[in-house]
Amino acid sequence: MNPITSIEQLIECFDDAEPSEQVSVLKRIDISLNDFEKYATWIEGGYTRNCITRKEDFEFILLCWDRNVETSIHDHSGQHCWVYQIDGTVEEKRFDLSSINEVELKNHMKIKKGELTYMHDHMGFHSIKNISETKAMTLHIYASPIDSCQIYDQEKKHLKKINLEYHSLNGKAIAEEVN
Ligand code: CSS
Ligand code: FE2
Repeated sequence: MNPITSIEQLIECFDDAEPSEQVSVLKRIDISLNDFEKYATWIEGGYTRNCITRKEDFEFILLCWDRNVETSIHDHSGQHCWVYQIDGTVEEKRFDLSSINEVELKNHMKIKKGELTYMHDHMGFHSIKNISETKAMTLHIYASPIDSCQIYDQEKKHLKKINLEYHSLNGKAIAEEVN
């Protein structure tokens, strides 16, 4: 399999691929960390969502994680979610929601630099935490794009819908405060 060595090549190949071939395109990623830097923005104590490209059928988002930052437990609006680890290590926890709205931890695993994982609502909910000594970067591929998701409120034991926003678009910061 030929490695994919630039973001432009990755987007083109993914765009050309049939849905059943998309994962094999992502497995060819061999892109230098430097190439992602121009899309990166950072916030203290949180993570940023930086849109690299958005088309009708998919979006590529660079997530930049401060140390120890963890997402809520969430789903993915019925869409495919691939996560490619660009830098650092994150921990993914997967959960099932029981009939009485309790979450049950099913498994947890580390995603290390260069690894690709897949998640879909039929596999449950998940959370992701940066467990690196430093900042981390992950590339998220959603097919189709996701503008909202459900998050699980652990205190109230219920789900609520939230909107997902970008902190930057094509490398340019979006002024308004999000999240
Ligand atoms: N779904 C989260 C990141 S973990 S896959 C988000 O897009 O913000
Ligand atoms: Fe997620």
